[in-house]
Amino acid sequence: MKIKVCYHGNCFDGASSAAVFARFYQERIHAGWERAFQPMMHRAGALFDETAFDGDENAIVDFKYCPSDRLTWWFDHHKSAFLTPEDEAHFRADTSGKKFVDASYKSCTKFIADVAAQQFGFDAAPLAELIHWANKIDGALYENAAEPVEMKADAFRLALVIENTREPQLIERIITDLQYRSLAEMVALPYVAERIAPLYERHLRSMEIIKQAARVVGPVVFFDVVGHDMEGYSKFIPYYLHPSVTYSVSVSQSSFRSKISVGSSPWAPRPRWHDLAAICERYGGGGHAVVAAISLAPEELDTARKIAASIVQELQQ
Ligand SMILES: [Mn+2]
Repeated sequence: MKIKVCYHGNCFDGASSAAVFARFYQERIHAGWERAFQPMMHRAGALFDETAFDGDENAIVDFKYCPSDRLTWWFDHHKSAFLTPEDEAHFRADTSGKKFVDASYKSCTKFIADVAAQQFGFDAAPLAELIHWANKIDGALYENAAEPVEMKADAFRLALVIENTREPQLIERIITDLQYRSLAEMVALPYVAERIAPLYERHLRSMEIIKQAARVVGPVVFFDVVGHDMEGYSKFIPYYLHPSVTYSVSVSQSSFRSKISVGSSPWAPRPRWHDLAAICERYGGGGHAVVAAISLAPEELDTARKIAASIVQELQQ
């Protein structure tokens, strides 16, 4: 028998959610089931290929709902958890008691741990360090921009690997190890350690590229980094470089999407006054009030640039 876990790809909270869910499932639901993990990515068009649900049970963690009868477990904490009102109605009609959403949680990892503990008797205490860091990283609960940008804690170095590795098998290995190892042990594992150094170099280079491209417009720092390999750069770099801004807007492009990223600084002298998820939803995107994004097809770059310019204008008021 097999449990399939679909998780938010290239995201520390997504991988941590998969680890917490897998350990919970092993200890409280079905011990000894084969486990398979598959990353889910935001992209234009169809979100789910139902062939992903090839387990005897199928779970989605830290990602949008899917109105499929093959989906048996679901946990999400995103504000834009439903693609359509029909999807939300499908969820509301569910009586399985295994599908959960709560947008007040800073991380899906902590949400799963709390629900598993309260409703299924799971002991989440051995995972306290992982839950703490997933909550801190996904909720951006930092003292200042230097903490995540300078990356002194082990969790940031592991997050670098999770956010920038395009090999699902490597992430599956990380998810498997994360269930029973400390973060200090994780970053010392040779297969993890060997990937950290080049990614940290790349992080320093992306900081230099953003520094060159950034333009401050009122309360917004804008940068267009199309043409650079910037998929997965730290969203705090703009606020580390420009501590006085409230918002950042950027345009980037990779092989599978053109992306507009819209964020807000947790340390801005003038706090955020827009709901960024609401703005991005108008263009088919979504996310959280504090950070959101819009993904278009790679060839829709001109449209992406126009949308970014409109959002920079909207954020002036
Ligand atoms: Mn999350």
